[in-house]
Order: sequence, then structure tokens, then C-alpha cells
Amino acid sequence: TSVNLADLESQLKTASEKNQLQLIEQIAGTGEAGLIILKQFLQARQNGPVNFIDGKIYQLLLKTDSPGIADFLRNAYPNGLVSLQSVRGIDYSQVQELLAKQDYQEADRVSMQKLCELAGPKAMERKWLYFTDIDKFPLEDLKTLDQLWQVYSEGKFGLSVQREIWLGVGKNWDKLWPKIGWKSGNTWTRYPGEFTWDLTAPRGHLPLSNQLRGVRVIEKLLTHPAWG
Ligand code: UYC
Repeated sequence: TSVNLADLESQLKTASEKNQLQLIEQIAGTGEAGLIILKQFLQARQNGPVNFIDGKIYQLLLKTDSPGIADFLRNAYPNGLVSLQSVRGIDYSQVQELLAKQDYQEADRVSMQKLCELAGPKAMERKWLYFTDIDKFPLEDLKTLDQLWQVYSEGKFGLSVQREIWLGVGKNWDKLWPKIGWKSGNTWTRYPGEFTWDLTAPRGHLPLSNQLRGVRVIEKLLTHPAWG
């Protein structure tokens, strides 16, 4: 009822982020009236920094077929929520579009492609990174990619999330892999079918980096000056 909705709306304003996520889903579940409340809530946050609360609402609003809401999104966020900073003129809009619609598998693939683009023509041709490529990565570009992943994953995914978990296990790779769902016992999780391509995945599960050639690439990514 409308009384309940007003109640949820006022709770949304002061709740912790964790509770906000839950309230947002509840409000969206009430239909058109709820979506308008979420739209206004998002609008009121437009001058603040973008975080995963904005991302959650944006993702829910994107899925609706209300023309008014679709128009609002197109006008207010013509290029998506996250401002796509790149020092090398790399276009991350495809990553943003894929993450906004929760196509995490394709977003993962395109993110790796963009990192190869950032590394230069040789990496683009070979389709994987040398660990030495990563020293030259600009902070802004890695931060943009990390923000995209975080904003559209309730804060679960992204390189800086993986870094935090890795530091939490004392930089021990053998402890990291099972924690982020990349290994179970002695068995590596197989690409692509065995990975979890939605938010039921463990924290830090995405983006992937292939360990076929060793840990040096991910180590460089997780120790990059962008994170500290
Ligand atoms: N794969 O197992 N992976 C590939 C992962 C390993 C292998 C791609 C991640 C272990 C082969 C991505 C894990 C291993 C290919 C990932 C994982 C292995 C491949 C596509 C858990 C064997 C074919 C992009 C750590 C024991 C390609 C790319 C090739 C592909 C990701 C095998 C994203 C996170 C040690 C044979 N795996 N990978 O890099 O290069 O090709 O031959 O990590």
C-alpha cells in the first residue's frame, strides 16, 4: 500500500548501504510508484559521488519498460553513471553498458580487451598482458575500470576489492584462490563455464585474470599505485 511505500522511502534515506540495497529491491518490487521514488532518490544524489547504491537503482530502472523512466535515464545519464576517465583516450563505454545490464561475462572479456588496448598494439595482438605492461598503466584508467565494476556489482567486484581480500590473507595466493572461487581443493575453476557470472559469486570473483602464465600479472595489478 502507499503507506508502506512512504515508510520504505523514509527508511531508504537513513539506512546503512547494506540495508539500502535491500530497501531498493523492495521498493522496486512495488511497481511503477516504487520506481518513481527510486528515480527521485537517484536524482537527488546526482551531485554526490557515484557508488553502488546509484548503480543498483540505475540497473533496476534500466530494466523497466516505462517510457518516462527510460527518457529520464537517457537525459540525465547519456553516457551512464560513471564518468569514463582515460589518460590514453580509451573508450570504456562498452564495459559500462555491459555491467549496467549485468552481463558480467561479456564485461569481463571486454575489460581484459581494454587492458590490452591500454598496453598497446602488441598486447592487443597477443590478447594477453605481460606483467611489464602493467607498470605503465595510468592510475586513472585502472580506477575507472575498478569503479565501473564496483558500482554495478553492489561493491562486490573489481581489482581493488580483490586487492583488499589478497592483503587480508597476507598476500597468500593459495589462500586467495578458494576465497574468490577460482580454485576448489586442487582443482582450478574452468573458464568460462565453471565461473559464476552473477552476484551470487563470492566477493572478488570478478574480473578474472588467467593464471596459466603465473601470478606476476595479477600481482602487478593488485599492487599498482592506483590503489594507494
Ligand atoms: N582460468 O583456470 N585458461 C582463460 C581463469 C589457469 C587455461 C581465459 C582463471 C589454470 C587455458 C580466462 C582461472 C589453468 C586457457 C581464464 C582459470 C588455465 C584459458 C580467457 C582460475 C589450467 C585457454 C582469456 C585461476 C590448469 C587460453 C585468456 C590459452 C583461458 C581465467 C588454463 C579469463 C581466473 C592454471 C588453457 N582462463 N588457466 O587469458 O591461453 O586466454 O591457451 O589459470
